[in-house]
Amino acid sequence: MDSLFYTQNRKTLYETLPDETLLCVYAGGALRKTADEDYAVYTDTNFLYLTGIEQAESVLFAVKENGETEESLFTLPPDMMKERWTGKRIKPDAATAISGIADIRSLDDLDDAVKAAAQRCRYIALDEDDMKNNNMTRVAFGVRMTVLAPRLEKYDIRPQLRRQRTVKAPCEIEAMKKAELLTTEGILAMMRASKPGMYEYQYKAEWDHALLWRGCKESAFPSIISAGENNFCIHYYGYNGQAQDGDMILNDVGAKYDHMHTDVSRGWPCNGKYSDRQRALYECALATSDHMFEILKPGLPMKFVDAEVHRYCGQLLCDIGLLDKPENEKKYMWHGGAHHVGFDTHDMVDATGDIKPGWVFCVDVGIYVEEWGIGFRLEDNCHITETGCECLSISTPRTIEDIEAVMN
Ligand SMILES: [Mn+2]
Repeated sequence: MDSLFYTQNRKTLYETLPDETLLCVYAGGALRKTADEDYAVYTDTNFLYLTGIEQAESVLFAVKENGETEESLFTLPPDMMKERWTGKRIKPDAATAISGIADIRSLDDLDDAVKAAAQRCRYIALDEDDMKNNNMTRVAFGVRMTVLAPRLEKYDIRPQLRRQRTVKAPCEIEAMKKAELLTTEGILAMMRASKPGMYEYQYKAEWDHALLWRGCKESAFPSIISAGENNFCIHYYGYNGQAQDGDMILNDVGAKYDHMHTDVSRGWPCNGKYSDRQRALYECALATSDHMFEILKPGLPMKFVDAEVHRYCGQLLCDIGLLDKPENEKKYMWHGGAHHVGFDTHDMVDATGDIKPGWVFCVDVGIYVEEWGIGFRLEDNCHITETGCECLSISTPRTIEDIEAVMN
């Protein structure tokens, strides 16, 4: 992503801030895992959206006065001994090139800068994470800032960031399209290797290998890959099961590229040939998904997407004689039919109101029939355009014909 993208994201945010505001947005820090080992640092996606910088402990710092905003980025200072063990720290030139922020400073000077700005400001703008199980390093940062600037009134930038992140820029769509191609390669690798007797961890090995080989070092989210009965656990991460002849394989996976996530699910028979019941259910899901991609366009209420997935598929499940009434569809459809995707897999957005151009969300049709031992979902990524929508994950085989062709 070009630095202009991040510069524009900050500019839009700054315009919404009241005068006399000090803004501090934190990248996140390492959490202890065990002994002297830390968990990998996962950069806060709001910080990433505003800067593009992936360097633990960094802070975006800005002061708005008289309509003008002055911004700086505070990063870890050079430390030869620490860098020898844990890798190079980002240098000012590189930080500027990525983020478009000209003024790069040392984190050693952050506390003094916050205290000085607090003398001239009325508000302190922070990203107030509303998740219950918030990362403790972020909680500690928020506490530290309010201790340094106790007189300032808190101003939460999260509602504005939600609004901004709902509409994707063209460069975000381009990055997602590249990520989708990686996702396709990973799913194709699993389909090609598939055979009865294969273990779930072996399917996962195919997925991981396909991504790593292409330079995608991290999936967008923990991969869900399961076989047979394990498909009835919606967020299953066991990877221990073995596919028996006649079982369906379920994948719910995503690659990422340039910080953009994808989230794609397919269900296929491990032996490469859909049984009559598998075919009947898969065709209900596919027809529902096709219907959604035909009708989705700007102006429809977002809550319509989930309702229509359930209404339409419920009718089809009646038509094949599985359900008595369409409105009982929840017996077999266990989860919602849509969520936004972007810098996060379950993206941080404000999706109240009507669908707009630039929105990207999953269309997710899940069918789980325990009495038949068949469960799967068909999930694609929908980009809303000016007049309709496009399926970003169209390169991943989705018809029975195409999937069976790949597998045989
Ligand atoms: Mn998914």
